[in-house]
Amino acid sequence: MKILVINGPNINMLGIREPGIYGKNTFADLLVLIAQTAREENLDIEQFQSNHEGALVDKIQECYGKVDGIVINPAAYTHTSVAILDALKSVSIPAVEVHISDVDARESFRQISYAGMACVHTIKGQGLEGYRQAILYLKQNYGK
Ligand code: CA2
Repeated sequence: MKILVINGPNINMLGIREPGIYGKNTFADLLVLIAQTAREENLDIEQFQSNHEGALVDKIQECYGKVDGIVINPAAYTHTSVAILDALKSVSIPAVEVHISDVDARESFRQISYAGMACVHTIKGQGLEGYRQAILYLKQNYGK
């Protein structure tokens, strides 16, 4: 099974500021967690991070016919991007939305998720562990 993990803007800054919201772990720690999960679960997992909305849309489109599942944390674009919602819909690949923080307990503008409208499942407030849970969800429900 091939899975793409996509992270949006500023996720590469994890651990540098706001540890009270996002924890002390860094983006490098997240990449290690993803690689470890791939090894343990015998999955082919690629990761992609960009600060640019169009680059995220391009990457989702590239998945068409090549990837079996998507894990996506669109970060701030979660709450604004109809383009990412449409891209996820256009490829019709099962996608799980992840948020490190509990967005429901934060500002009201974080409680709308456009991307989530095209996702089969959402995991929020579990820290980096949420990415592992999202990968396992895809394996259990869509694995081959
Ligand atoms: O909780 C999440 O995973 C978020 O997707 C993270 C986004 C935020 O805009 C979403 O509402 C929820 C922020 C990404 C990381 O932003 C940083 C900000 C300060 C220091 C380090 C990272």
